[in-house]
Amino acid sequence: MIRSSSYSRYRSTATPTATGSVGRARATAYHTGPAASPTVAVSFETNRFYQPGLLDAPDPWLWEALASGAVRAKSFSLAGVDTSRAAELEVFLQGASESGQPIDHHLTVSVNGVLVGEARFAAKQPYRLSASLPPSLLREGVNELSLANVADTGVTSMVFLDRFAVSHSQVASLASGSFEGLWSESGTATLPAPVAPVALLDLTPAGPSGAVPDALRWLGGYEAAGGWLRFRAEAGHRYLAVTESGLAPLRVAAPFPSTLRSAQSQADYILIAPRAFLAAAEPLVPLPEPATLFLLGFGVAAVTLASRSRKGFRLI
Ligand SMILES: [Ca+2]
Repeated sequence: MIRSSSYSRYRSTATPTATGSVGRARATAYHTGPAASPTVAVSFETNRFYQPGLLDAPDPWLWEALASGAVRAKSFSLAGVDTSRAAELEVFLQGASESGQPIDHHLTVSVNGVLVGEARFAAKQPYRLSASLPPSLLREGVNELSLANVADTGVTSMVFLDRFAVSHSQVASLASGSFEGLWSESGTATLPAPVAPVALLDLTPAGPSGAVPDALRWLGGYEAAGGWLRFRAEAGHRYLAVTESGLAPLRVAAPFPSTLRSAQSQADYILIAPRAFLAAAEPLVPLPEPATLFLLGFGVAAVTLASRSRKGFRLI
């Protein structure tokens, strides 16, 4: 699955979960006008190819290669799209060839079969393409982004797709148990809420850098009655509302015995990672020497010993 993989910039905001204290519902009089629809930004990225030669690239881990004449399509899924409003698309490209000419690369970008933008740039440089998507172009559910390297620059072109992001108006609803959104205008935010929320949080980072991680605030001054949630939304702030069904279930588990201090736990390599990464770690152990990999994993099966020899990789 592409959405929200192991990258940190420009995260998906879909389907958050929350735990914590209970907010107090109380009637509040609102004298401001309604706020515009909330918007969400969803980022899509897969880090498939590592390009060590692109030393100045913002990210040397890239998704898809487009040589001259190549066409690549990526499906992506959206939920809760307000199709009556325009949306924004950002495509992050990375040039990988250089001829010395003013223009090396010419790419077209289409969404659901409609041309939405073009990029012309040179050399082994990053390029960010921004495009406005008209109303009704995005669909609820599966959509498709298509890139084409037009090959009309007179030189050989190689371009990588790094990632792309879609910002769209969101149909606000607490029907699934939680809703997270950013309101671009101040006013009264109104969400259909079949049941009263148990928590309303302002997730907006504080401080000029916008990077204060512990800045979320629990909000109590909201109105939850008659199947609706209303609260004062400030422009540019991101809010998370959660009902009982949106809370992560509690999980109780007995501690498992650890062999970390055992003298028998000896290995040539130590890797700290989820156990599911074990197979991916196998190539890290060099052959021909038989070696033992000591994997400190997260989760229930926390410690795993594995050895690699000419006969293959096996758990101990
Ligand atoms: Ca990347």
